[in-house]
Amino acid sequence: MTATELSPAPRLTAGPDPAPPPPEPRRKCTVTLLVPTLNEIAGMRAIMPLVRREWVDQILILDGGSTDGTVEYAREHGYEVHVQREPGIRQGYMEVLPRVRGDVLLTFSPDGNSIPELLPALIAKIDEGYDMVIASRYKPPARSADDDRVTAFGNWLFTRTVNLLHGGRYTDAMVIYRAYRTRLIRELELDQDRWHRTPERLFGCRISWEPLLSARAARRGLKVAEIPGDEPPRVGGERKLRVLRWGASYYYQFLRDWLLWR
Ligand SMILES: Nc1nc2c(ncn2[C@@H]2O[C@H](COP(=O)(O)OP(=O)(O)O)[C@@H](O)[C@H]2O)c(=O)[nH]1
Ligand SMILES: [Mg+2]
Repeated sequence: MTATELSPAPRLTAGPDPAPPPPEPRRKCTVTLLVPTLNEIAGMRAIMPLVRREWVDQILILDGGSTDGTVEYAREHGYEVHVQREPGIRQGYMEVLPRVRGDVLLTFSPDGNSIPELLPALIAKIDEGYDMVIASRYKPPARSADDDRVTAFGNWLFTRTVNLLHGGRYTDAMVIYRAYRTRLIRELELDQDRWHRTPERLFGCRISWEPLLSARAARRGLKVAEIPGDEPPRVGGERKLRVLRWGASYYYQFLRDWLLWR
């Protein structure tokens, strides 16, 4: 047998179209996109049409009692909606948890601060097997266009604190825009009121749980990744962040965990 007989001659004439590429392999994880809202009608109108429904397995709107048409908008557009009975973001997370079907929870702010086009990259990254993937506003080349001096300094200080006290390697330990394994809520005891109650009472506010999640994921040495994600300015609505009260509460949690949480 000669070499010419072994290798097929190159095809010079037009033949049938080559076979289509195989379909994308299915994701290993199922993803619930959780969208907290409190009077975010402008953001919802601008942002939600950019979220392709096929990117995730479930979209849940968690509403904290909007009076500006946010809930009506969400229902009209066929989204699953949960209206909170009790105020506060973490209280809302707890209420909606039984409705979460995904083994990954992806929290997404529809106020313009979270870029919807990043969702597929975030999901692809967590599907590589990470416990948590953060869309960091400070991992180069990302930038925040929403920060003022106080929030920029606060986010830097808090992230440094988590890294120093809890052994993290974060550039952004605070942002809501992140995906994590739903089971971490139980495993890291974020669902236990006792870890939030005291600072909430001391500083007279209701907080969220992303900062504590960052600290505890680092303490446990979980597999965490960050991808850069710009933070564009808010689209309409009002900022709900209460800089001093939340800041004090989160700092309290970081210090107490450093002393107590194993
Ligand atoms: N369900 C619910 N959503 C809230 C609550 N407080 C704030 N949000 C929403 O959570 C998202 C992030 O909060 P945001 O005010 O943007 O914080 P900021 O970006 O730091 O100013 C926004 O879509 C808010 O409307 C609440 O008590 N319950
Ligand atoms: Mg925001």
